Order: sequence, then structure tokens, then C-alpha cells
Amino acid sequence: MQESQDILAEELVKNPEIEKVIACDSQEMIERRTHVPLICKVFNQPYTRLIPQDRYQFHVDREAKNSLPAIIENVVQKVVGENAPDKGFKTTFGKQRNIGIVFSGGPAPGGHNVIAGVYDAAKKANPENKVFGFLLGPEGIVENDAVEIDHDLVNRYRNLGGFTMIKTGRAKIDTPNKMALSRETCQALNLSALVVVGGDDSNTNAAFLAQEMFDDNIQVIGVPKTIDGDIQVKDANGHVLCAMSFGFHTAARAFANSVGNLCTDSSSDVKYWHICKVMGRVASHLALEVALQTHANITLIGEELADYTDNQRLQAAEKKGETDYLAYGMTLRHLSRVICDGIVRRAAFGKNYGVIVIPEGVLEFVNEIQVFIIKLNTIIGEYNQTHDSDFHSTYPILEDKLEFLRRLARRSEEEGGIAVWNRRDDDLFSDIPEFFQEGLLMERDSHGNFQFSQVETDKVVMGLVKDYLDILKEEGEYKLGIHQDVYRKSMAKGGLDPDLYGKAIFRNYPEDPFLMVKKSIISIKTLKQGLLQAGLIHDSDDIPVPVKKIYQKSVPKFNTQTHFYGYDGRGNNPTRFDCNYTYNLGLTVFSLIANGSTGQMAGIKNLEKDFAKWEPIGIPIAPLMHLEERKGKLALVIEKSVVDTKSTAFMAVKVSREKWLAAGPAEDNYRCSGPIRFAGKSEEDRPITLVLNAIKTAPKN
Ligand code: FBP
Repeated sequence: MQESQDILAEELVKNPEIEKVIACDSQEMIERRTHVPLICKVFNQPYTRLIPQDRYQFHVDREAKNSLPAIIENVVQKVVGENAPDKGFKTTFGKQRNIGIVFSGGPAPGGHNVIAGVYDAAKKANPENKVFGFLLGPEGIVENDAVEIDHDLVNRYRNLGGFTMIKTGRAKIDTPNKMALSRETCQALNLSALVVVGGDDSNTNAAFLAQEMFDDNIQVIGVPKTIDGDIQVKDANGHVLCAMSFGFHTAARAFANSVGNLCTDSSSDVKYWHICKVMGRVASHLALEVALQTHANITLIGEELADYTDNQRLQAAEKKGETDYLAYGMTLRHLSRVICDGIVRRAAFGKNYGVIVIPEGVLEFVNEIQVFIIKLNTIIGEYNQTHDSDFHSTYPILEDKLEFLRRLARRSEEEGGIAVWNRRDDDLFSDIPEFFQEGLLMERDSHGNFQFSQVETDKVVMGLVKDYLDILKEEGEYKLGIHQDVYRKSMAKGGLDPDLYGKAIFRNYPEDPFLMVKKSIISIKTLKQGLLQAGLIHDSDDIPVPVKKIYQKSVPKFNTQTHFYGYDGRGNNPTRFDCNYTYNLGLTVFSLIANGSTGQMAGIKNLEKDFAKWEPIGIPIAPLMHLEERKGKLALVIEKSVVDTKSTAFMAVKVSREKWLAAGPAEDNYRCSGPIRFAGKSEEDRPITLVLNAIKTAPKN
């Protein structure tokens, strides 16, 4: 019997019709692979040339000047098309080149199209050109682990998400030894150029590689990648050079699709609050875009919390002639109050459900947590620099780490309490839940960054929210509003006079459409007392069933479902915007290489405008760098862009907050952005954040 079933199964999979249906290549993939992205006008010409753009200025850091002398004088370059250049130009442009390309850091949708753009442009310029892909990220450069990318390989991945073709990794080329090995690899492969597709830290690394390999004539070009959207470049006068890193749009749209579906589900079964943590590290760009795409009821924006001032507290201190510095900046406690306020206000209108969006890095903007992150970064960084073994190998379990901190606190006390970690820090740290202590003490990434995605930010925030909601329940503040019609019907069914009971039970009877049970009624016992006092029942009577039922309806249950949106959106197939953006970035990269640039990042200016206005450019990396704390000491890095709380996009969210909270009798205001549609007219052509920010903040060029 079993044998005949196995034979049948084998026959089934050999059936061509069945094979076709369950093949790996879905129709979507087939269509994506053959799709040809739009190409900026300049790339329709056989050659491209670079025109320096002196009008863009930068504030150059002194340390950057010292460390990166070969590339610090670089300027913005505009790519222009060229039909018939002179022979010398043609020879240089078309000379045979080997180009290496590497993905660095987290995947971002569109990466394969960067490779496709570089590959197509390189082969067009000279069919003998070769493109090598380094495997598993920068480690592949150090280890000389590369594959030659050919026609078939590129075609297999056109317009598809992920970095599957050559994989990625988070290694950093940050020691003289790794630098030397990387150089050897580039020489061994006879590379004319190395392309680093990465985030702020990887582009920083690209600048140092450009400096290191300058005398070898190996050019290094960066590409702004990261779903976090925190590579946005403006010059010193606010001219936008790179409005957004690639991958952001796709990730935001993918998150928004899921969050939007939750809005639909939660407003259908009206029993859950969905807590959605979204990726983005420190910056809240992704959360902001998700808010604009979905109109979720509550969206936290970290950068806004940093600007927060507790005016009540400030005024109270002022009255005493004092300044209360703790009134500046958001505390965890206050943050949980803000969320509770929204939940309680919706509940008053019978809405015991909703959607909350929390950026994964929100805690970075909460005073007390930010202090812990900075202090622990310093402690771990210093430990690693001064010991042979790293902090996490020496202290693998939480208790060991805590004991190490306790020792630091004791030592600090002996020395007068001036060290990084003192008794007060230690006491405060012991008060936080264990899972959060673990999170804060977790290993930093290779660039020394705190790994927000590994911390249960939502759990920390929502734990406090739940506690405070319980208090509000006991105080009679958190109740579900009962619609008048529901109340009246229920009373009529039980043959009771609604007016008689209404005044005894509710605080706003009969004025409002949603009735709120009196604050003093917080249990069956207090309900009975209320009815007794109103003379509606006697001590020996039971509470009438309809009244009891109405009371029970008014008691909210706070049921939550938590979700984390990050890796899923990061692996999504790119939106049309990201397909076009990345392919043109790839073409720009080749143009920079063929024109002899190094230490430049490929960019597309005017991303916030129609495609016809997109302008491929080269952006100098070195002038973007400044000193920042990394691994406990100052290091030159590209500054991360965070949400500008004066931007139009942020303002749009701020002014819509009340509407999207929908704490009123009207319907919710959810917006359905829908799934990423690769083809079709209805697919939006750029992120909403970009569209909005271009309306008022773009300087007139
Ligand atoms: P990059 O900065 O490398 O582009 O990565 C972005 C990101 O997806 C963040 O949003 C997230 O915090 C982090 O990577 C997760 O890192 P990992 O992939 O190592 O878990």
C-alpha cells in the first residue's frame, strides 16, 4: 500500500503540468527578471562625463582632512551624456577594467539591480570588462573569496530582492592587517575599482579603502544602501544631494502592507491592540513612512521624544526659583503615559482595539536608556581595547556581566564616584527587567553599534503601559464607553427604565452618545453600592442582570498581539522606485569609475521629483565625515540622518495624530497602501516622506 503510494507520488512530481505549477520560478519572478528599469536620459548616450559642481559646499572636519588627504578635496560631480567625445576620452572610458563589488551590512531591496547596472554599463563600455562579486560581504575581500559575475548570473537576479547572488556580511575592514589583505586581493584580481554597497559605516569604510588604495590606482566607489533611510545627504547649504538610501521605500511599503492589514483586522474583530515594532536602528524614518502609509492609531517617533519638555515640571521648579533639568527629554514612564492616554481615550468611544507603531530604536531617545547605552558602549569598548579576550567571551552570562558592573561601581565609589559606571547607575540598572538588562548588555556589531533589532523594545514599553493601565482601571479612568443604543436596548429587553438607572451608573448620562460608567464604580461591589445609594435596589436584592451586563461590557480587557517588522520587509522584492533607483545607481557607479573617480558615493539627485528630473551624481564621501563615539572612542564616520522634526513629513504626521488616533465616535482613518505592485498604474512612484519633504523644504535650485 505504502509502496504504491510512493510510486504515485513520484509519478505526480514528474507530471509536467504539476512540475510547472510548483516550480520555483513564479510568474512574478519571471516577469521581474525580464523587466527593464527606466534609465536616466544621460545613460542613453554612448559615453558619460563628469562635471564638477562647485556650488555644493561642505563643512570639512579637521580630522577627516588629516586622515583622508587623497580624497578630501573631492567635489560633487554631475554625470552628463556624451555622444562623440575625442579619441583619448573614448580610449580611457572603454579601457579594459576589472571591477569588484561587495554588499556590506543588512540586505536592502534593489542590491541586485546595482550589480546589474554596473555589469550592463561595464559590458557596454567594453565587453572584455569583468565584474567580480565578493562573497559574504567585506570578509570576501579580506579572504579573496569572489565569483566572476556573468550574464546568466545577473539575469537570474534582475529586479529581485535580497542580496542572495553574492550574500552579505557585517565584517569591517578596520585593522592594518585586514587593509593589507584587502589590498592584496584587489591586486591579485587586478581590480581597477572596488564598489562598496553599504550603509553609513560601510561607506565610511569605503572612504578609508579609497585612501589606502589611492596610490595603487584602485578606485573605490560607495553606494548608499540601507532600509533604515538614515543615509540622506545635504550640502552645508541644505541642498539635497541624496534624499534617501535605496531599499527604504520597499521595506517601508512592505511593513505598511502588513501594518495596514492589521488595521483592517483589528477594526474588524475589535479585540486586540497590535503592537508593531519596526526596524530602522536609531532613526525613525521607517516608522514615519509607515505612519504616513497606514495612519496607524499611535506612532512613536524617537526624534520627537528627544525634543520633549515636561512643562508642568519645569513650571513647578520655576516657582521655587529652581531649574529642573530632568524635565528635559522623555522618560520611559512618561512615554508609557502618552500611549496609555491614547488607549484610554479610544476606549471611551468603545474602541478597545488599535494599532501602535514603535520604531526599534525609540529607546535611544529616552533619557535614562540613552545614558545606559552610551555608558555601556564605552565600558565594553574600553574593555575590548585593553584585554586580550573580548567582553562577551569573558563574561558570557548575564550574572557575570552584572557582577563586572557591580565591581566597577564599587571601584568608582572608592575613587570618589567619578567613573563611567557609579553606584547610582548600578542601582538604576538593577531595577530594570532582566530581559532588558540582557538586551542592553548585548554584543555590539562590528562597527560598535548597539543592536536595536535584538532588543525587545516593544516589551519594555508595553510592560509599563500595561502596569499603568491597571492603575487607571483601579482609579476608574480606563473604561469602555457604552453606546446609548446598546444601553437602551439592553434595558428595554430587561424591562428596566434607562433614565432611572442611567443617572446612577453613568457620569455623562444622557448627554453623550457613548456613556461612561462613573469613576467610583470599579467592581460589582461598587456597582451595587451605587445602585443602593440611588435607591434603585435594596441590600438583599441582586443587581438586575441587564445592569450587570452593561457594567461588564464597560470593563476593558487589554489584549495585545506583538509583531516585529524587519527582516521580512528587508527581503521583499523591490518596488518599482527601488528597481529604477538601484539600476541607475549601478550605471552611475560605472560612470564614476570610467571617469577616474575615487572616494565618491554614487547618488541620484532629485529622487523626490518625477523620474524625468533624476540626475546621476557623484557625492564626495570624505567631506561627509565627522567624529563620533564608536566602541568607546571617537572615530570618523558619516553622520547618520535622523528624522527632522521640522520637516514637512514629520509635521504631516504630527498634525494628523489626533485624527489617526480616532478617539471619537467617528470611524477610524486607516489608509490601505496595499501590497507592492511591481507593474500597474496604481503603484506609487516614490516614498510619501520624499514627496512631502519636497513640497516645502527643498531649496530652490
Ligand atoms: P544596515 O544598516 O546594514 O543596512 O542594516 C539595517 C538593519 O536592517 C537595521 O534596520 C537593523 O537594526 C539591523 O539591520 C539588523 O541587523 P542584523 O541583520 O545584524 O540582525
